[in-house]
Amino acid sequence: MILKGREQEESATNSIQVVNEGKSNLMPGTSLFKVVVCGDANVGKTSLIMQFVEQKFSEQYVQTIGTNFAITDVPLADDESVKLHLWDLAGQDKFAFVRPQFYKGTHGAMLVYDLTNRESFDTLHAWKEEVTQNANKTVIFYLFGNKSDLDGERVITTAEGEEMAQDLGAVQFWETSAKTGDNVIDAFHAIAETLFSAA
Ligand SMILES: Nc1nc2c(ncn2[C@@H]2O[C@H](COP(=O)(O)OP(=O)(O)OP(=O)(O)O)[C@@H](O)[C@H]2O)c(=O)[nH]1
Ligand SMILES: [Mg+2]
Repeated sequence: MILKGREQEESATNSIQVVNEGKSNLMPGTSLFKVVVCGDANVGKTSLIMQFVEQKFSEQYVQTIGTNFAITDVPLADDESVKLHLWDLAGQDKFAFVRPQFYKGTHGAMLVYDLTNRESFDTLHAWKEEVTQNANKTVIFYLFGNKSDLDGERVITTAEGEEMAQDLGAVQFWETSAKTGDNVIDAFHAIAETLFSAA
């Protein structure tokens, strides 16, 4: 797993160009898919990635500046594996101007809301639009309702989440907790499977 800051982005981006994209790989197990992780500030995008790639969680909020990214191998059901290149985008409005450059070539997009925060749910269509406007290919969307451990503070029901997934055309929807890890591994594995199947 590689976790890199924005300043290393260019060299890291160059270094992955040796890996073939999608299913057109010559060597089994080296398919690479780019996945952007989008949604309002504070919904838990960085935390979901940290939970998945490092099984770690921090209560402290450290805003993402620009973007960070991680490359991780994900095993598939049939003994193959794929590399997911996860682009963790800054959700704060002040970073809106830097985000468009990071969507190019993305295969998948995780749209994340905080199920204790209605505003983060209401902005999902705008996030989808930002991805669609800036990606130069068809993108597969996934919807995440995060912070499911805070059930007492929930303001978005599961049914609303399911309806939103349909509205957005998301192929899958999960309620996750980056804190407890609930549904996190399953969700990322399902993303890897669907991207591999669609390629
Ligand atoms: N209880 C709970 N807290 C969470 C969960 N996921 C994230 N948090 C907390 O929510 C805050 C924000 O998490 P981040 O992962 O930094 O949010 P982000 O979406 O990356 O925010 P930006 O980088 O600013 O866009 C932190 O204090 C986390 O500890 C979760 O599943 N449950
Ligand atoms: Mg972040």
